[in-house]
Amino acid sequence: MRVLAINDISCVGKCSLTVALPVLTACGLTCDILPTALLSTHTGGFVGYTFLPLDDEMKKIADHWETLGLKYDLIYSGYLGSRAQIAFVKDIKRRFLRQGGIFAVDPVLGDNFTFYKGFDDAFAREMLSLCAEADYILPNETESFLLTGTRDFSAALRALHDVCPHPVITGAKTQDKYEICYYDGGEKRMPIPCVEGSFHGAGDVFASAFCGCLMRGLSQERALAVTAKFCYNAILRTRREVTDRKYGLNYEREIYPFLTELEREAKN
Ligand code: PXL
Repeated sequence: MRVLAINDISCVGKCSLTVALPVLTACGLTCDILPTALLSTHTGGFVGYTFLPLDDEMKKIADHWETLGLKYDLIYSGYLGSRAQIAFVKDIKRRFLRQGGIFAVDPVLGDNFTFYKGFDDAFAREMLSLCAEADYILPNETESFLLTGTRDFSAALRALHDVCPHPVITGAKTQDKYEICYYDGGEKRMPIPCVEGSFHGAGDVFASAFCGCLMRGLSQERALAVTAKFCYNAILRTRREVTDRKYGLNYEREIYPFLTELEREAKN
């Protein structure tokens, strides 16, 4: 099975493509990449990072791919550097997603109830229009708020479900518990173990693993459960090893237990 990850290359910081490519490959999938930008590090917590948008190159890459007749079973998009790139991803979906394929969008906008650097309300509106073309969207609690304007998770889920059949709000925090809020014939909530604070790159590990599980035939519910466990174990390891959180999750040595579970449940 062939999947396409559209995301930036942050050379340091374990997010975006440096997470998507290893995780989706480990899941047993052929993972092609379309880089949106090249950065020395991600933008969350580093000072003086470099940023090279790749808009022109993305267009040339896509034109070349068309001559190869490539089609994807799943396209997963993450960090996009501009409103023009959001529009271009819609074009990529139209040209390269095979009939019946899955389009998954991680609407990367922010964390801790603020936008990441360079994003604003106009960008969030454009991102919502991309969500409207997706089969699955994977906002964190901040992104669900930035997309819908409400901090009430049930209301946010309903608003997101109005545009997309399978919204998944990852890590929704109410009082002292965390849940995944998702839609499966109605609102569903899956409790997940709680680790205080935010961990950079956790959303990218989550989205990549979830896409991998879906492609291997797990139901949405089982894909969420297996993915949530993987992320939780990686977060615990990151905390235990006292890693500076801006360097991302120490997920590498949690891949094996994750795959063991995935292979046990995989249908294809
Ligand atoms: O993990 C999300 C992400 C991806 N890519 C870049 C980022 C961030 C979050 O800060 O800065 C470049």
